[in-house]
Amino acid sequence: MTSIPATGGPALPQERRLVTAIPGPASLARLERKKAHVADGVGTTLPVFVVAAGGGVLLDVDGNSLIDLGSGIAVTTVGNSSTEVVRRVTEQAAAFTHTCFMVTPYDGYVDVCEQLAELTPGDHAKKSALFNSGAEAVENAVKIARVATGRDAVVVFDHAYHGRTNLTMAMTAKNMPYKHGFGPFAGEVYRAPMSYPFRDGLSGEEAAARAIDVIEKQVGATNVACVVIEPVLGEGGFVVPAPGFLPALAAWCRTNDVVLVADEIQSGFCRTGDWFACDDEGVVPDLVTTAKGIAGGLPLAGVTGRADLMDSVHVGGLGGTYGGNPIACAAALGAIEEMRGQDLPGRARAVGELMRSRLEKLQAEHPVIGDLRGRGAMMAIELCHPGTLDPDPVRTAAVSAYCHQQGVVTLTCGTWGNVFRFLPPLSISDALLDEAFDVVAEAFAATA
Ligand code: PLZ
Repeated sequence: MTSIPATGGPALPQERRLVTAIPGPASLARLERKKAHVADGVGTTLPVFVVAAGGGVLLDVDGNSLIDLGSGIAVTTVGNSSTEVVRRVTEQAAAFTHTCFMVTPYDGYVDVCEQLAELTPGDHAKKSALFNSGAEAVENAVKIARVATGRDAVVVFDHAYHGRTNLTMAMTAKNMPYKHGFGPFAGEVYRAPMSYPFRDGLSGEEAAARAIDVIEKQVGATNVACVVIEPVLGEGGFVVPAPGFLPALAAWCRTNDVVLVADEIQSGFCRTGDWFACDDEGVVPDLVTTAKGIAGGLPLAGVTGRADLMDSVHVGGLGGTYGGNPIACAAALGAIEEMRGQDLPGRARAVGELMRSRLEKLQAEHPVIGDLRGRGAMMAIELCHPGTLDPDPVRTAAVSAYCHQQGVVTLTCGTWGNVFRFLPPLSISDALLDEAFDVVAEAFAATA
């Protein structure tokens, strides 16, 4: 079974069009092949096989056109097959595909590091190192913090998600499906309570004091190499910490010579309406991890931060065969050019306003929606049994399944699986977004 050649990108008709059930017969046939050849451990949220994508739609093998509210988990921020990404990737692939930057270097890698220094929070001297995946970036941020401080302990938070490698599994909070049976996990990882305004009702200062108390009493400030935090939680439920939480934590880190690592892998690169989520409160982390949105769909990740910290590692101590692959770097330079040229932080704010107004209306009509939160084009609703904080993952799954059947790609998240998250590509039109939220509204009505 070979895939049907199709052209994606912004020129793809921007419409929701259902010509079969979802998934259709051609996708179902391919699903059988997947079952035969792909490990069951690799799941799929919505098993329609894609042949093209762009703007705000995914086209499947049956000819269905689905509206994308997931961006391949916050990756295709500039859209799928965006013009500049395609152009630069094509040119780069024709020039050369790989040399290994550790063997013979090339400009693209250095260009991306220069862009990262410019775009990440703070105007201090910065340097970067590039990797393939978010988890790898997080691992390397920890390596750098440990060398720089001579300390071992890593502090992470409740509901955190940092990856699926051994160290990052230890840093990730949720057991199923990420950690179950995969231990033993890396040591010297400690978990502090996160600010979760909907559930704890604490101010940012109070929540920070609670977290700092746990760190000081259970770990000891002088043992801590780094505090690693997602400034807006991703997989853990799009929780936005109460204002003041991140600044207080940053101040504590500074006082105690602890490296503050902002994991901006999901929240970074325009998603929240700023270049990075930390910008909202002017927090300047020592190190920032990036991936996902950075390269328009190609695998690239980075650690960027204070030059003195980055340079504390011995020559040869950081790297990997493919880290900063030339094609991935070309894609990143194309994606960043589009983000700048089209003011995608501004577009994320506009998308956020549209989504918020639709979701506020929905919340007023459906008491199962306990919380509406998020920033920019990173928005979520948390479903609880009305009037309580008891999670309702069953309703969440039902609403999501309805959206899928109606041709809208939606994602859930959260420790209890009861959070509906919305992270459309920023290349989506307002009309398509409106239509997607009509479907979400229908889904709530139909599953009431
Ligand atoms: N840090 C904040 O969101 C990846 C994971 C999907 P990788 N999130 C999506 C899944 O089920 O595997 C993520 C993240 C934050 C780190 C990561 C890890 O990034 O590129 O998936 O390794």
